Amino acid sequence: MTTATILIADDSLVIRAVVRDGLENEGYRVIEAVDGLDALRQCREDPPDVVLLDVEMPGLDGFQVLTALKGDAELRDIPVVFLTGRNTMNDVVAGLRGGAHDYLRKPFEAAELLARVGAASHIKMLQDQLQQRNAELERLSRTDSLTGLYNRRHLVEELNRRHHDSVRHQYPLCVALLDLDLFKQINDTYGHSAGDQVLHAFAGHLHSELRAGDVAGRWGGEEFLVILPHTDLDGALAVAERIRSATAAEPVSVDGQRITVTVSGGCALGPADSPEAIVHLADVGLYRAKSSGRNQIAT
Ligand code: GH3
Ligand code: MG
Ligand code: MG
Ligand code: MG
Ligand code: MG
Repeated sequence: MTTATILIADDSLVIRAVVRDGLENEGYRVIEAVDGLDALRQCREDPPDVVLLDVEMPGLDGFQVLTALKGDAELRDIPVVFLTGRNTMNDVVAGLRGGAHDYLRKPFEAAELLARVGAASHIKMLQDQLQQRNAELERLSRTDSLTGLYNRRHLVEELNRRHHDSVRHQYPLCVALLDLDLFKQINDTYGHSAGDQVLHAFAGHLHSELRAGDVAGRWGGEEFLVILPHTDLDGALAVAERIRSATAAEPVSVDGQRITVTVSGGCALGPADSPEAIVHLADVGLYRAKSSGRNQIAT
């Protein structure tokens, strides 16, 4: 488990020193802020896991710091524990209603402070774990597990987004639809698992031939879609041709056998009436490439 970082924001040097001592003895990493503005600055630079917050400080007071933290999407999940001499029930209620995780009044008991900081940092750890899991699930939901490329669901989303954008800002948008040639034969000859490895190897070519703004994914089966924003038809044909020739030039090694693979492709230029219309146009090109003998790119 990683060490939690606690930011102590207090204008009193003595309080900072005492609290730092106690927290460091418990194994926390401690950073200090001398006033409200300093606290915000440090939260932005090096977001802590818990903020221990004084109320009365020069410049921004603790309530204002809390408001600023809660208004910042990057910082609003950091638990704030007030540690303050402001000890009326109104203060406590205002702090908690303002979004503080906890409220401790000075003078404080060291053991209680440690227990409450422990609870706050535990909450933060659970939140972080949840966030990581969500990010991982989100990633999985748009990934094709065999190739590691985007899946069709994500391609459709990207296509809609890019199409909308290209209409609005009037720039060219191309798509290339690429389909491995006679892939059924590869499966029949070498086995389905060898076929899977060929698909994986082809994904590698897509990866290495594309630029940063391009989006490539598995459209289905042995069919791949590449979205090329800000690219005219000649540009798209050139990209598809590079992928085609790289694929034909490098047989895939599977269990000591070298499997020659070729790919055919269709390219189309948008913005068309709809994202589906561009893909349809690319499919027409693909059909033409297939019927002209495969291992070629057409429009
Ligand atoms: P064409 O050149 O006309 O595209 O011929 P083809 O054989 O590639 O096309 P067809 O559509 O007849 O066959 C595609 C094959 O791809 C059939 C299917 O079993 C295989 N396939 C689809 N998905 C996968 C997969 O995930 N793994 C493997 N190994 N094979 C797959
Ligand atoms: Mg103070
Ligand atoms: Mg087919
Ligand atoms: Mg095929
Ligand atoms: Mg196919």
